[in-house]
Amino acid sequence: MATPTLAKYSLSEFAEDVRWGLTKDGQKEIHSKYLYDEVGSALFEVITVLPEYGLFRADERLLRQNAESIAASLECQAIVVAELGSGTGRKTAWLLEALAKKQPIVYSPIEISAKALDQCSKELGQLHNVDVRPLQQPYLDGLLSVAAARKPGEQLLVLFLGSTIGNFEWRAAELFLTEVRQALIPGDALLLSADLEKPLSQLLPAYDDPLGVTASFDLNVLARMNRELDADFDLSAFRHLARYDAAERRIEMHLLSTRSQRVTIPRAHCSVPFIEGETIWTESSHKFRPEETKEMGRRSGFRPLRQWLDAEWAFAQTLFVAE
Ligand code: AVJ
Repeated sequence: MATPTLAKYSLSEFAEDVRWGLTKDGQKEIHSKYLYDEVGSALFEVITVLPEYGLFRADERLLRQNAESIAASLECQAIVVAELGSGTGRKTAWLLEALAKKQPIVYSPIEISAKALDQCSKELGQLHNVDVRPLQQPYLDGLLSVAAARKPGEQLLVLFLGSTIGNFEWRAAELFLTEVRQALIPGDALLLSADLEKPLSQLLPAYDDPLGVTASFDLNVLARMNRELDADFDLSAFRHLARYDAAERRIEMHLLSTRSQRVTIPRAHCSVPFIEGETIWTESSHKFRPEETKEMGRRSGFRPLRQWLDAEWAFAQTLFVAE
């Protein structure tokens, strides 16, 4: 197994982003990628098995049920699979097994969490006919390295699962898919997962579970700033908030300051005042309509080949081919 290429998320970059996000005018924010340090990634693994978080299981069910159809749609002699944000790759095994039945494949998980990437490489590296080449890089950097290493005749299949596309603003999502498309050549493929609109009674508990795992996942970013940036956040003075913005069609996660307070973050060279009720916005999770995901792909240079919907949890997987 190859050693992963080094992380691009240096401490100073984290410090700079924190400083920018917490000292700018208006809504304070921290990018959701910072939720996934070692503790955050472990908590996210727990989220995936919570009964309220149906999203992960829907994705896994669709992969399991449609692995053979997806494999049958790709008609090349050699296949390289690049997964953007693989996590531990638990649900991806189904698809890799189906693909590797026909021929040996290369699998490149692209993931910023070193722990998750390590586990992913170990587990999926045991599959027959699968050569794992992990990349600890941001999505597009990783994808460009995979594309640069491709040999003539190899077809690239990009996996963007888990509805991570939902973390982008609407316009940014399309821009991102366009950038993915630019790293590809005609005939390459993209499998895109998207969580769909559903009743709030189902959606809200998925992002605010009664056990408090999602709250811990969210609050961990404050603990991470304490650990890595010497900050003095009092975690008991913040609480997790999940709300739905109907106009933007997204769940927003925030950390709400329950009192007025000032927090010092020495390694980000700042001190940040909070008024009571003020929030730090930590994540958005947009919810799609099935046709919308196809449209987004089309506008980004892909042709939708097939779309599958889960029977239990409103969720879509769409297979595209690069035009
Ligand atoms: C992994 C980004 C798809 O938005 O549903 C889960 C992350 N946040 N619970 C999502 C998450 C809170 C998840 N994604």
